[in-house]
Amino acid sequence: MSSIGASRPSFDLNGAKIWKSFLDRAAQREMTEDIRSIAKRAPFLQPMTPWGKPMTVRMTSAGRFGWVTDRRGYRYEEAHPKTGQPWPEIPPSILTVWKAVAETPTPPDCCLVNYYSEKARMGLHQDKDEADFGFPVVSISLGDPATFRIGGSNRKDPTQSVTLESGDVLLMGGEARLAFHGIDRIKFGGSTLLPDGGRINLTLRRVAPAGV
Ligand code: MD6
Ligand code: FE
Repeated sequence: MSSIGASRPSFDLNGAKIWKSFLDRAAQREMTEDIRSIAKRAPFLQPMTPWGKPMTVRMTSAGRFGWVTDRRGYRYEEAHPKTGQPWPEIPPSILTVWKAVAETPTPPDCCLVNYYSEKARMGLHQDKDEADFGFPVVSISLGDPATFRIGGSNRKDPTQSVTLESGDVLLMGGEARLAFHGIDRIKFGGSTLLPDGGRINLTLRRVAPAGV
């Protein structure tokens, strides 16, 4: 049996709540299998920024909406850009985490899946393409450890860093919902969860307003 952690976070970092080891190893393995199934139907893409620079992470999505970026800009789409098919459903193993920590009866309608190989990183950004910032963003880390940096809602606000490890859950809500954040680097090979190494980050979001 896999199990998930307590409802009280381990600590707070610039307003983000962090649950260390929220998922035990069995829950991490189950989720990794579910992500494999998602990627079979909705293959990972190499996203291109609107200014024409390829991103270093690979991305796919589950749920009604997938987050995509290309020369036309950042947006949510209801179909995979290459297959033209709707995104796979968000698996119950992942929905369970939202239900445990998000403090809302409204389900997420997007699970963005990011894969980091050895040199991948994610620059400081805000998540602000969603309709209602009253809903949090919930993030799940799997595989290699990563240095996560978070500041305030202005790009120049001071930042703090923390190592996110496999099974950790992070929630950005309330005042921290629009905080700038990013991934400086991963410690490649620092976990044995993924056979080829690297890190998977899932972010659960509510893109459409409640009830839509
Ligand atoms: C990552 N996370 O952990 C990138 N966004 O790889 C995010 O961009 C993120 O962790 C919104 C809320 C929580 C996050
Ligand atoms: Fe983000």
